[in-house]
Amino acid sequence: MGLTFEVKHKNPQTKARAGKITTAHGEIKTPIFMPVGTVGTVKAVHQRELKEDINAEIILGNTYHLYLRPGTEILEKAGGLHKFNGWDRPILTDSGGYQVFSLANNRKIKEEGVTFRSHIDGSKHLFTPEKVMDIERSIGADIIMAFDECPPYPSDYTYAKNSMHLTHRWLQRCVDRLNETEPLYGYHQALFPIVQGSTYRDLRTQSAETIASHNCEGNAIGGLSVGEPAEMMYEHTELVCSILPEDKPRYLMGVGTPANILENIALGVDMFDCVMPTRQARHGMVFTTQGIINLKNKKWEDDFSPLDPGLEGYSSSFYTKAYLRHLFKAGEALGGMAASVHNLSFYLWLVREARQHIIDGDFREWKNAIIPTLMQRL
Ligand code: PRF
Repeated sequence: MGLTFEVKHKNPQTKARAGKITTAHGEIKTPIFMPVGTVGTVKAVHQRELKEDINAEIILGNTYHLYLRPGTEILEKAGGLHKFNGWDRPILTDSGGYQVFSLANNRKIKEEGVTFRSHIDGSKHLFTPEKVMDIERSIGADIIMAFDECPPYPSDYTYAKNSMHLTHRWLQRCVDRLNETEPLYGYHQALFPIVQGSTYRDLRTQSAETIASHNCEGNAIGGLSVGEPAEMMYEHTELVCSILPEDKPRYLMGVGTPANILENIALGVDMFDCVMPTRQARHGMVFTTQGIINLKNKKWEDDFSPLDPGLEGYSSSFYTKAYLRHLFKAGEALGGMAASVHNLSFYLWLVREARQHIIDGDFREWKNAIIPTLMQRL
């Protein structure tokens, strides 16, 4: 059976919706935040914590990284990523269309695909849409992203336009390849195509229309949160969401801060991923229901209150600010681990709260009241 999406509630004052995605590995309540597990592990976080403490409903993997290490041969021998890492809930894989541009060296973009050198050992590789679909088959995620080009910000109009058309031609090749092949592990994989078009309204409109016309099981918005002002991101999310079909999930790739997530939910986005909560956690920065804390700050040295009194999870309520500051100062691994679990618990709490307020009908008021608190630096 394919992926299904049901919109359960709509917020009358905004475009926010609460829904449910069903995949072969279970259900996802939307809006959702997906922890990033680039190489098949959410960095510094144990699977048991991901499930029981954070209650993650879906995690992300990266085609680019998993192809370079451990490679498709091992993944196929394992029986796919779910079997390899033991995660039995849904997984989404990004296509490498972003990582190749942000991480790899010496990349050259051609009609056929992208040649690049590995950031690990300098070896040379070619990603084509067909190759990326084959790798995503080997990984075996429930949701697989089309191969796209994410142009930098700013890009001039001609570059953005040519790049968008290339992404559209690559999408057709992704679709064709998937039609010629079968999933390797006996369950369905849903392709999500990606809207591009940089910061040009006419290109975004054209791209959203083209993407929508493919009638895939869900759609993504790429090329945003790449350095443009937040207001510009919102402008383009709003435009693209007004064109993408209402009855399919919408995924905004690589976003963002707590405020970015709430504002984009209000514009009709259902799915988010970002390295921010885990990356910042490893640097001692935590998001709490009271605001943002830099644990390295001397201010927390003798603050024996829980990391986040507003959350019930173990890492948020058991550890004190002073103890975590000590762990970071001493360079102990547990600091980054506890902060990562906490930040992800916070992000999952945020989207669950958003969902509840959409259901209760007061989402807009709640969002506007809470954003200044969540974004203040304590
Ligand atoms: N394309 C892909 N992955 C992405 C992006 C994109 O544009 C972004 C942009 N924010 C993050 N991750 N394939």
